[in-house]
Amino acid sequence: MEDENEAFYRDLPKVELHAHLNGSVSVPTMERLIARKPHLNVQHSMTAIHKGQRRTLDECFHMFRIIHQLIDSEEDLFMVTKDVVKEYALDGVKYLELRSTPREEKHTGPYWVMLIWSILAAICYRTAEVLLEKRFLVAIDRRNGPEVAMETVKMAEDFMLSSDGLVVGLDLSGDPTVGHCRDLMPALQKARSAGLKLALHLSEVPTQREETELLLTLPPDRIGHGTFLHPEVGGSQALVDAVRQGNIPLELCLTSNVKGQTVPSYEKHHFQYWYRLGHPCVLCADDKGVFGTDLSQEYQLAASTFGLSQEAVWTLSEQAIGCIFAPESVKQELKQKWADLRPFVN
Ligand code: 6MZ
Repeated sequence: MEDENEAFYRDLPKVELHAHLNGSVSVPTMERLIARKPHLNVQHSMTAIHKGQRRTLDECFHMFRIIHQLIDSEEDLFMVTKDVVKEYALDGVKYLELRSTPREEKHTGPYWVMLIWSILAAICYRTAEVLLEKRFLVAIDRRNGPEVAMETVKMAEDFMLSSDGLVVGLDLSGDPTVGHCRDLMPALQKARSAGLKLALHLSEVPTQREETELLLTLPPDRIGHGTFLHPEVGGSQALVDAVRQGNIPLELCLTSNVKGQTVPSYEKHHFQYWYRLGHPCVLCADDKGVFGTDLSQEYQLAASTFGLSQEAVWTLSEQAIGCIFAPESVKQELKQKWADLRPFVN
């Protein structure tokens, strides 16, 4: 049974800004996918990291490859997206930005577009219990190189113009140890000048200093992870200053970073560093399926690890509204929602 403390986190209105669709598949949905494709011989332990376990980032990326084999049609994507959105709604999320990478694999051209349309159709699917604001970011997988990146940007631009405001930006993700962002700069610059918002994975591993300096020149509208930006972990004061001067929000994913071993423990998570500076930090789940978490749990973990009061947690979740990519009118509606739900006496 849920205790009072857990109920507070579940009921806390939340904003999710860093959620990779195919990494967010829950156990029940995964079971349905595995049952549909018995010939793949997938066990559940191959698609999720259970409590107390850890993996290297490399092993995490291997998991995504297995998940991609299980989710490879419009029908799969529609089901997965609908389930993920519903689970976020049940977790108290009021605004969700989902991201996903158009996949080429054995198909080309229009097939990518169809896959994205089925995700968007599922995002738009409304039921009485699933009333939350949603937006979508098209993701570039850095592993696929500059040509695919450019094609992805063109596709994202088309969707931005034809999806009635649903597609708002671009994500740069994928294995941070593969490729160099220098090659992707023309695509990212094109996205920026077309008006797509940029949420970029940056400094996720310690070897990305030069890339980070380059990406910060764009600059991004939000940073994913930013684990190795600050001097204590091999970053630099100049990087910190650039992020602070640009007031660029950080999307921080505690469980993902600890289970994926880019951060040694919850206590050592860089949330503490940036939160103390008063810099905009948004707690996110990253891949709630793979890392076996949800956003309520991430807030609860941050509070218990860093000694945050319930009021401080509320302020943290409310502050995330300022970092969303949807227009000002949506921000105002969300602010009103937070004000209506606020459980504290002022
Ligand atoms: C970098 C990540 C990631 O796009 O198929 N992805 N990229 N760092 C991470 N930290 C753990 N977690 C997920 O969702 C899965 C894809 O998202 C990216 C990877 O490219 C992964 O293949 P979609 O929906």
